[in-house]
Amino acid sequence: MARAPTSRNATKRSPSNHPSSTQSDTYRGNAGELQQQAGGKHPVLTTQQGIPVADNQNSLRPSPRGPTLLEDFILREKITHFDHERIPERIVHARGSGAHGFFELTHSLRDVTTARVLTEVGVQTPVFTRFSTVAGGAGSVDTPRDVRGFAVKFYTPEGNWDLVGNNIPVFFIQDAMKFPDLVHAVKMEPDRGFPQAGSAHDTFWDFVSLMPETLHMVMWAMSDRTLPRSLRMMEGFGVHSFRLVNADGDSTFVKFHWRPKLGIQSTVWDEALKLQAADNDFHRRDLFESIEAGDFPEWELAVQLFTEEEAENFPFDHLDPTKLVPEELVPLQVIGRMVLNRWPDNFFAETEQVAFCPTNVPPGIDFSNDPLLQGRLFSYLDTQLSRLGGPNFAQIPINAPKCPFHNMQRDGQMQMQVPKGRVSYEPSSLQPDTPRASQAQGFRHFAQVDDGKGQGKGKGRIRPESFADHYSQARMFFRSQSPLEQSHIASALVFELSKVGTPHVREAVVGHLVHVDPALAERVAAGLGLPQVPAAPSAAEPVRDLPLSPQLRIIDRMKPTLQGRCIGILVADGSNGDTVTTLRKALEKVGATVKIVSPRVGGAKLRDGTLLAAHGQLAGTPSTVFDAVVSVLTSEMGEQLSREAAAVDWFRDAFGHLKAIAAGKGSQALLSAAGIEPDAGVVDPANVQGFIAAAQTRQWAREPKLRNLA
Ligand code: HDD
Repeated sequence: MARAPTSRNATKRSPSNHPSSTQSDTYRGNAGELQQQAGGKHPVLTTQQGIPVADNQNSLRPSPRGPTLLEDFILREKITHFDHERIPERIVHARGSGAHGFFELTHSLRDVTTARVLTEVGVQTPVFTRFSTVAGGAGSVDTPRDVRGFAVKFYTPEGNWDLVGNNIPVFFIQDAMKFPDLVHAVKMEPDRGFPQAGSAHDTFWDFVSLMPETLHMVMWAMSDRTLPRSLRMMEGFGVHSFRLVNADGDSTFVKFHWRPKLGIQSTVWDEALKLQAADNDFHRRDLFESIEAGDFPEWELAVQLFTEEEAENFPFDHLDPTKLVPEELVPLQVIGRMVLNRWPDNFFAETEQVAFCPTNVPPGIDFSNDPLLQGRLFSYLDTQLSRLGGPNFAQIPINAPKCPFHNMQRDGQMQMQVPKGRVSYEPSSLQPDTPRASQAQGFRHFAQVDDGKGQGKGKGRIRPESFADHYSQARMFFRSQSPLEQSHIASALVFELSKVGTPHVREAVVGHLVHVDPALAERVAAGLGLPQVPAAPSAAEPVRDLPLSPQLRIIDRMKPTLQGRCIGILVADGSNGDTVTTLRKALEKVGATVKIVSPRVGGAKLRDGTLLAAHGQLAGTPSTVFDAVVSVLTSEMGEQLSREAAAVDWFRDAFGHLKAIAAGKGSQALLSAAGIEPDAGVVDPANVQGFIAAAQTRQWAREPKLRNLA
């Protein structure tokens, strides 16, 4: 007979860590609405079948020290469910963070599309947006050098529209046929199982060296774009050309762009590396905290529209996803905004189970023949079948359309619907309310006439000749960058290739760089210690000097604002509370978030005797997590902290990561210990406006003095 723990145990320990099953809970009502009479508000714990559970601590045994009985259906159900809690993580983009919000159209595209989400100004369409890294597993960190996914599910009145993009407007490869190879090359190497979440290893660069079409995106991947400061400060791109189709059936090509309200901003490489240690969840936490604070992340949606005829005159083929359409060639038109204003209630149910498919497009939005997009149209639905376990994943609440949907698809695993009636086919005459296709409202594919360019060649595994130029836009991107950004790219290439153990791979990549920019190749070769710049491979097409596109830079487009930025103030016992309060108020007034850091999380006893609670303990809250820092310390505390590595690093890193520092006399010992020679970005805490001005940007002039960039 099963017995509860002895009353000796139950009285010795608190019920929460060794509870007794002798609690005299009684129940009333049916299982769905069980109420505990003793204890009040908690609903009664039940099994999945609704059977009330009396003891959630002890499995069923024949005697106190006997084996567990198979009869214990409660234990078996609990453990079995637990054993099956995980689903396969995404093959790519496994690590992600999502949020709910809305899209509001501000400018109608009625002339070019029938899609209501793009024609009805002022209407708010619910969205769910998931940001991700690409290479790392679901439990990897937020801040490796990596492309970021930017996937938006619009729940439109005409069905779901999934715009599944990245924070880079081009892709590594031209044909979906190469996607599994690309992903196998970048993910951890199959024999050793590392590295996690990074491209700095032999197989990725081996692939690059043999696939010159990757070069343009490689330039982007090595730029600061892959080190976003925040998901809220990233641009997003639909990448491919899509089509918009109007009521007359006319098609216009479109490229989609998301532009962050807070402006685009990145971290510096050393900062990104240290963030991986400081906070694995840096981006997820930042998104969560901003939404919780009501400081909702926002993006503009902009489009580039162009006709087939205009595209004919572009100096590249827009169907090639390794090419972008420069803004200088086709300007962006802002048509709406997206606001993310609600964190998911449950990570698994929503962020993990959300299933994006580029095939999800409402009538009026259509595909182009981009061969990468064409392959994606197959892959996503297919992957969801194994990830979510069957054909009914669209019924999971996060994936279900918010408009009515009816069809004859039936049954299958995890069917949640209970269709009524005897008719599950079409046409039928037995049931008048069964769904029928509608010529007027239904999705109609754009009636594209083959362009004839392949005529005479017939069916084949063909790559268009217009896709042959792999280097000209890579050159355009590199040369459009500011000198400092060019140095960052060169340094990133040196860093990554230095992690490649196979010399011929390193050399082959540098050979390709000669086509991108000979000076870049020289810098990287020097950084790698190569005796000479390797010869460039033959190029299928002569490399052209395209007009530069300054819009592709980041540094000089950083928005001079403290909105969305976070300032850390270091205090310790004896700090001047008035100085802290003045600074804090001024910073919050201009939109910054302020966090107090102190040697003890309980806080610091200020000069006036009051206790100032801290958001973080110094050792666990390095300056990497802030955009600028302040320290308000007595000389005595400054001296004391200058002997503590965490405090010295706090300043050394803030300075090294080009952040503004407000530090008074009391912090001088720390500044010296950190080897800081004050510059224009180091001000006195009394100079509040001076600090605000310095904190709105990074101290770029400092960088060449601090590190030898390639
Ligand atoms: Fe992909 C996921 C973006 C090419 C196959 N992709 C995935 C996600 C994003 C992208 C943001 C994560 C969505 C989420 O948050 O759940 N993928 C892109 C972009 C591409 C691209 C911008 C090129 C322009 N992808 C691409 C190709 C293929 C795939 C060519 C296959 C032929 N992608 C997948 C996938 C994933 C995926 C294997 C993994 C998990 C998932 O779909 O749902 O099917």
